[in-house]
Amino acid sequence: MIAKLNGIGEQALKDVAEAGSLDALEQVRVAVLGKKGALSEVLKGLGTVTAEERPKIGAVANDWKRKLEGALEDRKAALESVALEARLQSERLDASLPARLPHRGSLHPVTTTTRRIIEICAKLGFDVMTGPEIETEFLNFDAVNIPADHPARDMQDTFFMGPGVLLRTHTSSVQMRAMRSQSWPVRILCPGAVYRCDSDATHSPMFHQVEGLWVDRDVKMSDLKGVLSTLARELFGAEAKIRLRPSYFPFVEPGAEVDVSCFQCKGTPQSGCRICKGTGWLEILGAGMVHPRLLELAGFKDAGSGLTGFAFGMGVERIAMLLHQIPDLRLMFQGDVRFLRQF
Ligand code: FA5
Repeated sequence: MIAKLNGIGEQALKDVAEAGSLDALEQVRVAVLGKKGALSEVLKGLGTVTAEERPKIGAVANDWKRKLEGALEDRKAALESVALEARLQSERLDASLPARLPHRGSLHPVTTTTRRIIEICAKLGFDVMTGPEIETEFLNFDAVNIPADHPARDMQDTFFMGPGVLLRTHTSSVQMRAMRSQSWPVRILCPGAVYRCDSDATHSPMFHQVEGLWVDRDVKMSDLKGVLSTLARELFGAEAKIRLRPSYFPFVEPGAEVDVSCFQCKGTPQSGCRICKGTGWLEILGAGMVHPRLLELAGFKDAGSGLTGFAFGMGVERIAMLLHQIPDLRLMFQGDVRFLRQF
């Protein structure tokens, strides 16, 4: 019986050493040490041996059991470490590969253009002032010399919110707020959204304007021209020129539409220029000398004679379109990331 046990033990040791996987090792364990394993089967015959031999056989069986358990444990650890190594190899990460970065958001062209205008005008001494988008009919129209029966009211198709309340149609609505909230001199810049019932490739129902207002003693048309020339050069490049064409806005007198020389053909009219359509000029804003009636309404009588001012108002989207050669203004409000990612 002892010889049989030794035979089983030695064979089992070999099988353990040769087991190539954890599954195979488990099979070896069950086959030798399991309830119905080879060792148990032999020990079932213990009843047939003498009382003297029984403890000797038991000791040999226990010895093999311990040996085999130790060998199984060692082999298991070895196989596990091989499996772990294989897994580490197959899941190896190359930490030196460049990372795939998430797309970073960027500022909208309307924001960057507005900020640029503010930055340039700040150097010329303009402070930023804002006003509400929901405005009184009085401040949007009457206070800037557009009374109820004035034909100019039709120039800006208006969204009314209720009697006497509307969505402001221009940032000129902030002019009277500024003049009434502070004493002269006034030198402010008012950026913000405005609304008109208007929609095509160059008109949007909601768009942005920046209004400039400078009221002081002896402010002249030449000062207006100087400020706007600087603004144009800073926005469109050192060679940019401006020209003023007579125009009408009820809140200024005289009034002008201001054009900037086309940055594409440098103000030399070329029939093929798609930007300025061959004229050499691009319209960017309205401007003029503040109408004396507005200064009166503002209560600036104490200034005595010589108090004058100028104002200008520009469409931010139009300027952004020119700066970035955007063909359709509506693209700016469609939220299409393919468009927005370009900025
Ligand atoms: C005005 O709104 C005057 N308040 C500007 C002004 C201020 C003149 C101070 C004199 C003194 P106008 O309606 O032309 O003017 O609009 C000014 C600019 O806004 C236009 O030159 C254009 O660039 C832009 N604009 C007008 N309507 C739209 C629209 N629907 N969509 C996008 N931009 C527009």
